[in-house]
Amino acid sequence: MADQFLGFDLSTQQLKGIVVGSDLKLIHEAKVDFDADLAKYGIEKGVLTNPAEGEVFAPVALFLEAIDLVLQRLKEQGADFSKVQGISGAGMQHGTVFWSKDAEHLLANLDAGKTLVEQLESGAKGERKGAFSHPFSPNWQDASTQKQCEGFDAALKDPKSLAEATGSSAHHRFSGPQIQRFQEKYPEAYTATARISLVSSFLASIFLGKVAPIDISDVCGANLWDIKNGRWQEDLLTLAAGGKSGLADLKSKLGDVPQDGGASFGTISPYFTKRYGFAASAQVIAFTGDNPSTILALPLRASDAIVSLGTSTTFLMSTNQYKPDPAYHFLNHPTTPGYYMFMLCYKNGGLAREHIRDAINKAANTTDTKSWDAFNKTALETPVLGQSSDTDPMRLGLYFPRPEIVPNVKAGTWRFSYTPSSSSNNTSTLTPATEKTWPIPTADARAILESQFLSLRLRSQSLVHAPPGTSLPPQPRRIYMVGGGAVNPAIAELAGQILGGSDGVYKLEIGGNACALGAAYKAAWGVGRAKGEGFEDFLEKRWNEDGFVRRICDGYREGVFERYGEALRGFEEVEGRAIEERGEGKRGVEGKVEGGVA
Ligand code: XUL
Repeated sequence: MADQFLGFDLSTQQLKGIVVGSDLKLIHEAKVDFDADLAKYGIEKGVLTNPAEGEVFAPVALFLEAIDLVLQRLKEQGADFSKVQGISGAGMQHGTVFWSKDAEHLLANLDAGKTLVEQLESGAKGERKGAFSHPFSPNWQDASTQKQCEGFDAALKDPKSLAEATGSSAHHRFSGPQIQRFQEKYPEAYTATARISLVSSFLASIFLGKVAPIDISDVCGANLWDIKNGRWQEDLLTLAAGGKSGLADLKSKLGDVPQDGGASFGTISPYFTKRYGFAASAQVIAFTGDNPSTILALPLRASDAIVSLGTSTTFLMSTNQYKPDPAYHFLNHPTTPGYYMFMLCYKNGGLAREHIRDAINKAANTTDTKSWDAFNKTALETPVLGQSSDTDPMRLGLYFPRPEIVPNVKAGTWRFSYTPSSSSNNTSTLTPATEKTWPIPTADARAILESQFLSLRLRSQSLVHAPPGTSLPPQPRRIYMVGGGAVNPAIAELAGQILGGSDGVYKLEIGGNACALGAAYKAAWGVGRAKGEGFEDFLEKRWNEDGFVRRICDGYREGVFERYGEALRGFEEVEGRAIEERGEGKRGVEGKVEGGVA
């Protein structure tokens, strides 16, 4: 096959590299597992921590070693890099890398006979000039920036106005508050910093042989980018820089952000042509964040949604409506100007479901304690919202074994009986459930799935429309399931019943590689697009529906979808009660743990 494209996914626990052909089919894949392959860095689940300050970070040297290693592994598998015409990648969002004043020189003059880490890292004892002013990259799980977040939320008046300007209210993991804290905690290292990259643009820089621009979508994970005006938000830059006098300097550290997500930053660094046999003509196409890259793994239309079910839950949609809110995130779409990516990030997902599964297996004395069979059977046999008849109250619960960010509450479990208002009675009632109305754990199996999907429906309902040419109510067109939970048919079934999906619920066959695949597709588009050809059109032309996705079940079911619609108001009230009882004035540790699309 002639042209090939290389996509990377640099995430918390691994670096994955995949090669696809111009027909988008997977040819090679290899990965470096940080804990297994690079344990010498003393990491656990890919990171180092300083619990006293809530810090989570990763050694940049580890990333460098992983790059050489993953390329070596791809080669061992038979990858012929001389065929690669385009390279792109995805990085875990929000993380930053601080380059020294020597970085550009070192990047441009790499010796192909030596490894990256040998030449770019300053060494444990600082025995040589390194390319970094700080040896670590703060990780998205870091929660050390409470003080800075309060400043960010207040800087433009309140969290709502910050979300309006930057797509999100302040979050611990976002790069703006992280840069501010770095500048305050390590003033000398900050002064010695020539450039700041995100994880994605750091990776692009290595391949490019010079510091690469930050990507138009990934930049929105910083609380620093004025989305509507397409420029840095200077009040927020000033805050991060520690005052007006630092504004211009921080702006130059961050650099310009090109609008075109398909832009080529130039050809690959000679280091890679000499060391690994890449063609000198291979283009480096803008690298983006892991979540934006995931939506590029399929021709996601404006009304489609991706539900990523890992340890945590992520919900992604592409939309042309900009409706930011402190509860969720809006980012520029990674390829399509005028479009946005809507993102919900929950901490409680798989773990919460596993708690119920275990309780059900225990109650049933199931020998295989990890089996989902009893949980699934119970969930599917329980009637919608636990209502055996229309007049029964609805069962509505919340299951947060870990503190949650959507809504922002401490850990807890809530179970309520809800009767919506009706034509004969215009007041609704919400009362704590009793042993009689809510048998534990049986009723929990369905209730936890309903609770997780109702939360997604509640927060995405203003973004969906009635499917054109039908009399159906507003809902997504397709729901695509990715991540570990996507293989569970009962979960997919409930996703369809609650979220709808006029065209059905689908599973991405290559779900585990979605993020790296999205990057490889972006590389293919950046190199191969006709003038003015958008990413979705490019992908559609090469997309093999039968080979790449599988329809799991129907989405919309008449009557059931509407019943869940009636439950939404009650669900909001349940959340309100949880906030009253255990609302987290102070932020908990944010972001999702591991899994999902990370
Ligand atoms: C998103 C987020 C994570 C990281 C790592 O806001 O923090 O999803 O991108 O996966």
